[in-house]
Amino acid sequence: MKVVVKLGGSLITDKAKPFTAREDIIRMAARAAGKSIENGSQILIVHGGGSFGHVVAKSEIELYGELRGSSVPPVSEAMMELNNKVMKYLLEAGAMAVSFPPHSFCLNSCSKGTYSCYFEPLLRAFSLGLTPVTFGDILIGEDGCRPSIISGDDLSLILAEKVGAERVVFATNVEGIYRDLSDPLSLITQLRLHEIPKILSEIRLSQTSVADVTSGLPGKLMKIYRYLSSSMNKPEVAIIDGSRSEVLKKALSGGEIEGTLILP
Ligand code: IP8
Repeated sequence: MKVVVKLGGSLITDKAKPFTAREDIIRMAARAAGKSIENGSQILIVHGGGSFGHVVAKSEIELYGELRGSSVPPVSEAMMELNNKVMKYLLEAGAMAVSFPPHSFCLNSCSKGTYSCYFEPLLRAFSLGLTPVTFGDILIGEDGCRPSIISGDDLSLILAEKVGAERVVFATNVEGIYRDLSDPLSLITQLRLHEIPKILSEIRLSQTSVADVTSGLPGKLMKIYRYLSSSMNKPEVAIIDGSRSEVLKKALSGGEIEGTLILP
């Protein structure tokens, strides 16, 4: 099975402590990826920024009011530091992992209102049976265009279409999508893509903060809906608790999903 997995920043770092990776979790996730590759899965790995990229990007914005050209070195360096750790554990786990830092092959394109990326080497690596690893990153802007952040969520969904993935796994630090965050029994175990707008309005109603709607899991759901609705290839999407080794291994090996499964 072709699987794109996004290792969330909240899963692999301690968001409360700048520059703190949760190395035990990264090691476990790398082993799960290694096992599922042994079991025949073809995996493409994306990771988030957590307390590395986000912390530096935020401090740049606080200092200058925006991201500027001079923000690219510190933000990309922070992401490379986290990526090095992910790579170390993947290689240790026996995966033939190759790193593809987006700041070196994508531009922020204001004219197109999107990113312009040269994905060919990454896609070639995937088709050769290697395990490409990429991540949310800062991108240099095209002419007349400031740098911007590309999130690992966007990259996961863009790449899922490009490689014809059958499954996208969002490995997070929560069990899945809850209808009501305060009710542990309200976990949504399965839904259809077309049900997302309705679910989102219910989640909105059950939460007081508007900010929750544009970020976190509701934000992720919105992206999943937007990308997959316009995509020819419609993979199933799983949102799982990536800190549970067995849950992650099953998800990456094409097994049963424990969490929220979104079917096309
Ligand atoms: O954590 C953001 O990636 P994400 C990366 O996947 C940076 O949203 C540099 C903040």
